Amino acid sequence: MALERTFSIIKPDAVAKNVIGAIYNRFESAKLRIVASKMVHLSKEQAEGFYAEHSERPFFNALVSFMTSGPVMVQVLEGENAVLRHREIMGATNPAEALAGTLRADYAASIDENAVHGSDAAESAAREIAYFFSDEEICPRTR
Ligand code: RTP
Ligand code: MG
Repeated sequence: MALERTFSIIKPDAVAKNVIGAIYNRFESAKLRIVASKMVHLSKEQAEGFYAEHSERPFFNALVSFMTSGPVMVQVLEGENAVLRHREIMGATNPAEALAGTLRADYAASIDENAVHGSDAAESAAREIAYFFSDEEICPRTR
C-alpha cells in the first residue's frame, strides 16, 4: 500500500502530564513517521473551527473549553495505512472502552479528556492537516 498521512493532536491533558515523548515513541513503534510537528495553544475560534462538525452536539462547549485549556502538540504522521493504524493505537474515544495498551487506555482519564485526537478518514486527514500546516511545513522522508 502507498504511504498515507494522518493528523494527530496530543491534547492538553496529555501535554500537562508530560507524556509527549512517550506518545511520540508509540507513533514510531507503530511505524508512523512524524513529518510535521508544532506546539500551539488553540484560540476559541481555532478550536471551534476544527471541531465544527460537532457544533450541534451537547458536548461541544465542554470540548472547546478543554481543547483551549492548555497547549497541544499537533503533528502529521506518515506511514502505510496511517489513518487506521493511528486509530488503532489511540483506542476507543471512551478510555473505559479502550483496549489495553492503547494510548487512551494508558493516558486518558475520561471521554471528555481523552489524551489524543486522530483523523477518522483520509478525507478528514487532508482537511485537518491543511487546517494547521502549510505544504512547506511538512517534511516527508528523503532517505
Ligand atoms: P477525536 O476526534 O478527538 O480523535 O475523537 P473521536 O474521533 O474518537 O471522537 P469524536 O466522535 O470525533 O468526538 C470528538 C471528541 O469529542 C469528545 N466527546 N465527548 N461526552 C461525549 O459523549 C463525547 N463524545 C465525544 C471527545 O473528547 C472526543 O475525542
Ligand atoms: Mg473524531
